[in-house]
Amino acid sequence: MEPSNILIGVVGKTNVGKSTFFTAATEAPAEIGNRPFVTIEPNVGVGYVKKRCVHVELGLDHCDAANSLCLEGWRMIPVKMMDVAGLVPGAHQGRGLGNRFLDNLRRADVLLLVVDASGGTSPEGVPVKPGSYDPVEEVKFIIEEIDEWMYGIISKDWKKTARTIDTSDVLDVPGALAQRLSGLSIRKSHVVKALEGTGLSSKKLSNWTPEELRLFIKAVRKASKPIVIVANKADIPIAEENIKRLKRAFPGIPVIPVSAASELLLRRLAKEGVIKYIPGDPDFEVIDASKVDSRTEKLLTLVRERVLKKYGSTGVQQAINTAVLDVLKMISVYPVDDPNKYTDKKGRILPDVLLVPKGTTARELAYKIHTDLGETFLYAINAKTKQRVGESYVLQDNDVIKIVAAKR
Ligand SMILES: Nc1nc2c(ncn2[C@@H]2O[C@H](COP(=O)(O)OP(=O)(O)O)[C@@H](O)[C@H]2O)c(=O)[nH]1
Ligand SMILES: [Mg+2]
Repeated sequence: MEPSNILIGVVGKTNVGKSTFFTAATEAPAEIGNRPFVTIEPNVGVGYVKKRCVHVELGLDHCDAANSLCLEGWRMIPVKMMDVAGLVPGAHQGRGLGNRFLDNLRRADVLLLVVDASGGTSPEGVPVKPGSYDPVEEVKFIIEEIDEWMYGIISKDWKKTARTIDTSDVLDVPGALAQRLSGLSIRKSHVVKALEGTGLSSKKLSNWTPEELRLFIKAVRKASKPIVIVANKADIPIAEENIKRLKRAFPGIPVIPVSAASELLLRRLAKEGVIKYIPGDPDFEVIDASKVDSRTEKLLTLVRERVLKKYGSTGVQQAINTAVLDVLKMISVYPVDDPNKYTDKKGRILPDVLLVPKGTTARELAYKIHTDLGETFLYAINAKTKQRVGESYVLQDNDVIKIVAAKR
């Protein structure tokens, strides 16, 4: 089974730590060789959502995770991540690496907006003394760039799009519009939300004023590419005050204090067997002191004092979890073949976990597993309660489900 189809875009200006974040997040937390975890494209990798594995809740002593990992009861569920090259002011007009790189954003479902919370990077991406720049302004400019970029794409063909939809006899205007905008990973639900939010639901598209089109595009960007602010370089003391200001300035956007460099250090030392650390943990434990030289020891002390004790974690894991679970509202479900033993056909215990949007039904899950299974769906069994549920049963977080289908 593939990593879920969610794509997380890592965006921000140059030198704020995007690549460090991306590298830390996509550094596999354990040795793994099989397919779902390989690098997909040069700037696309696999990160992980971390959740308590359902085997713990079920009182089992282990599981046989296959499409994901299970580290001491923590299920690490793969999601695709993309490192987008740095934005500079004016990128939407082609400045810097400009539109070519903004284009990468088309496919993203959620954006991790990385900023230098220490204020130590100029708008053009030049490192300066911490405290020189205001990360609040940085967030504003990046959101503006992204909004302008999307405006440029949608407004270009707007007249034609509007006329085509208005003069056709489609009843489902949001659906038709979403289809037109699907290249930007905009879905019908996003369009509906934006239309409602701007009060444009009942106005003919051709009659929208330029201001209304602008408002709509802003709203549809917000719905289709929601943002989580990664307040990076939180290890630099001056960042603390800036993080508070970011939270005040953007009350509707999650702001996560992050030290990507700390996470990278911890993951690498954990992989080398020097420390015990699972991504997102509030602390680490040295298990091979012979491999800790004085420089590493100093770094580890800094990570503990300035990051872990202060913020509870390095924030990398929390940022991914927030994006997928809180913002995109995904839940996890475990399909099984035997609802009593919680195994698949090969006898493996809880091998697979899928991320699906909250509200997904049993039948929709069947379709996600296999089109055939969706088409021949009879009923499902909730393995936790052993009860039969129908096609319209709305899946709950951490459900364990057997799909029963007719033989073809
Ligand atoms: N203090 C501190 N420096 C960091 C952190 N993350 C990245 N950096 C540094 O910031 C600089 C730019 O990092 P990079 O990941 O290349 O940024 P990008 O241009 O946004 O991809 C490098 O010198 C990193 O070592 C962090 O969490 N804390
Ligand atoms: Mg980079």
